[in-house]
This record gives sequence, structure tokens and C-alpha cells, in this order.
Amino acid sequence: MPVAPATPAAELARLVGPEQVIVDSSITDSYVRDWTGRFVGSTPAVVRPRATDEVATVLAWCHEHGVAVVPQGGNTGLVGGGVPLEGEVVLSLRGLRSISLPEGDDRRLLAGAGATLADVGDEAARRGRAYAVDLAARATATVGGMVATNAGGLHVLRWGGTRQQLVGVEAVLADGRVLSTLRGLDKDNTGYDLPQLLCGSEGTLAVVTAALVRLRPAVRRRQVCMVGFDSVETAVDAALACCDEVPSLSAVELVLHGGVALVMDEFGLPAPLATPATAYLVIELVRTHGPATTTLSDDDLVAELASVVDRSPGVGDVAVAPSDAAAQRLWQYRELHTDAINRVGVPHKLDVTFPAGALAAAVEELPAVVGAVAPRAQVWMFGHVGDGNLHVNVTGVSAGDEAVDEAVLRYVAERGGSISAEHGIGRAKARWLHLNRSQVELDTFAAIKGALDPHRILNPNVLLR
Ligand code: 2HG
Ligand code: ZN
Repeated sequence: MPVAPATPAAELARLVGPEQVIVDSSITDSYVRDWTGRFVGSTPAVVRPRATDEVATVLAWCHEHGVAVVPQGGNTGLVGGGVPLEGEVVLSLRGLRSISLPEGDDRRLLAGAGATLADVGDEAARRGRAYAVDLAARATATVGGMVATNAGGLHVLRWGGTRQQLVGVEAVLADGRVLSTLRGLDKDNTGYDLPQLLCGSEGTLAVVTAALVRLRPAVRRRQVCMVGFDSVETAVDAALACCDEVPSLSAVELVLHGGVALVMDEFGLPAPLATPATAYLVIELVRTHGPATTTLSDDDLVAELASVVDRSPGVGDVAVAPSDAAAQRLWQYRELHTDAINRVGVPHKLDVTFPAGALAAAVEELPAVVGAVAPRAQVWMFGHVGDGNLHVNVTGVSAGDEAVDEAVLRYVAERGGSISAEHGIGRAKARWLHLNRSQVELDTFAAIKGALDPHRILNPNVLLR
């Protein structure tokens, strides 16, 4: 095992050019802290390569000298997986922003790791198509980070998460060799599926430098509704009925009275419905064929939804957005949750999945589970209810106090859920990975890690600590 030199910055500057290596702490500051403010580290240098060969040069040197590296994209991660908490070098991939389309193929797009989700969406739209994964951090989240974390988002129930969009990757291995699987064939059964192995590996196996992704048909027409319910249970039941019976469903998101009130307060928004409700669903329906516009009165999308909502018990008021601008306004009551909660305090973010039958009870029970270990904490819950994915945010506890994390994650595991639905394990949940993974699985993870990164330079303090 090589011993790391005390000052890697000078050597890295010699290798890729001094302007690519930042040591000034007034600039490195934004690279060493996460978006929530919960995870703050330090680094001897932020390296910003401009191309894959520079990533390869940096990693080859770090491998040889045993220098630990944290790959970073848009730094929108929520589990402390993209910041240097143990003094690692930060390898920022934001400079690799190129986007191209493979010759003669408008159903695929090749994006550099630093391209943002918004860049990819814009390019897809120019080609009359769409990229299926979408999330609130679209302006900042990058392709490399989304592949590394297998990002989920708002439309997983329709098109799947990042794994389902990924056709190939280019990545740099720990020793600096470039791995490229960009043939782009739909059927390719020639052994191990390396893009899928790297997707969700959180920068621990290789550094993704580009991804070849599927493009889907563009949305021709979109309808957004918000429906109030008298209980979480009736809202969850209606959401599951929509998943089964509404073919145009593209999102069904749960928000609760307290979270909606917080968003209204923090952003000065009016109430979304005339009568407040205990729970709300924000529902999006789309068509990728047929006319682009229609009037509300003869809207077949709304009719499809009404056939389910009209039969659902516990329904209160309903708002149907009459225009795209109104649709965006309804989405705000869901999408602004993350920002609103950060204004209350530094959150503990527990992104979890439950089996369908356990989700409504979890929403009722989790405040008491948290209250038992942190009586002054506030609990905020919302999420992608169609996927069983609940975002449990807890404010009012110090960043380092993990009693709340322990209580919530044990509760989840005991009910057969996952301790990470979509944000990954990162640093925040590494202590509890054993709740979901057997010793044989963890040994297999360790064997893969040992084979691909024997000197443990790639994000060594996340996932498999
Ligand atoms: C979302 O669904 C993101 O908006 C963030 O996954 C969730 O802030 C959160 O906890
Ligand atoms: Zn989410």
C-alpha cells in the first residue's frame, strides 16, 4: 500500500496544469460542504480535469501514491457521499460537459459526466425527445453524479430510475485505465453488465466520465392535479389505485398538511386548495402521442384520473391546472419541500422505501419513533408514494447526533423496507448498511471493491467503510 505524499496539490498541478488545481480555501469551500450543510470536510486540493485523459492522469498518480479521491459532480447529493470528509482530494467532473448524439440514432444521447440534467433535457428536447429521469435539482445535478448514485426522481413509476436509462458508460478505473462500454446495443449479453455495476456504486469502483442514455418519446400533453385527502391512508390507497389503473400516470407524489403549510409560509404561496387536507397527492398525467392541447372540459387525461379519484374514499378538494404555468405552481407545493426544510434547520435526511402495505402506518408512527429519541425534533415527510419511497426529514437535532438516524433506519428495516430508496448510502448511512445487506452480500461488495480499487483511493469513506 503506497504512502500518500503530504502535499499532492503541487504534483497534480504539474500533471494537469495549475489552473486546473484549486487550493484557495475561499474557492474550495463550496466543494467541501454538502448542500444541506450537514456534511463539511476539508481538502488539500480540488482538481478540475477538462477531459477523460486528464481524469486518467490524475487517478493513475493517485493510485500510485495512495491518495484518496472523492469524485464530485453538481454537489447535490444528500448523504455526504460527494464531499471530502476525511481530507480527500476532490475530483470535480463539472468540466466534462459535452453532449453528442450517436450518428443516425436519435434515441440515445452521450453526455459528459459534468453535463447537468437540465443540459441533457434541453438537448433531448431539441431532438424532439425527452430524458426520463427528472428531479428538483435539475439545474445543478450532473450526469456523472446521477449515474454514480442511480438517481431516481419524480417519474420512476413510468420510466424507471437511472439504471433503466443507462445503455453504456465511459469510466476511469482507479489505476487510470479507461473503461468504455459505449456500443449502445439494446441486446448485448456478452458477460458482466459493467455499466449497471458502476451505476449506484457511489464513486467507489471507478469515476464515470460519460454516459450513453436512452431518450424517450417527448411529452405532447401534460396534466397536473392536486387532490386533498382526509388521511394518509386514503391518500396512499388512491395513489396505488392510480398506479394500477391510470395508464397515463407519470408521477404521484405525497405531501402532508405540515409540509404544505411550511412551503406556503417560507415562499409566501397561497393555499393550493380551498379546504386544507391532512394529506395531498400531486398527480401528473402525460400523453406522448395525439394532439398537444385540449380543453379541460373534454380532457381524456383528466377523465382517466377522475374514474379512479371519484371512487376513492376520503377525497376532499381537487385542483386541476388549466395551464402549464398553473401546473408548475401546483408542483411547487411538492418540489419546494427540500428548500423549505433547509430554511428550518440542517436536516437529517432519511430517504427510505416501505413495502406498499406499511407506508401509511409508517407516516403515522415515525413522529413518535423520532420523538422517543429526540423530543424536540420536527419530522417532515413526503415522497414518491407510487414507489413506496418516503423522504423522512428531521430538523432540530444536531448534525452529528445519529440517534434519530438509528431509530428511523431500524424501524424501516424491521418492516422490510430499504434504508436508501434513491439517495444512496454515502457517509450518512454507511453504519447501517448491514440492516439491509447480509454478510455474504457485504463480503461480495468488498471483493469487488478490492479487485477494482486495491489501494482504496476511490471514495474510500462511503458505502463500505
Ligand atoms: C426529492 O424527492 C429529493 O425531492 C430530495 O429526493 C428529498 O429533500 C429530500 O429529502
Ligand atoms: Zn426523491
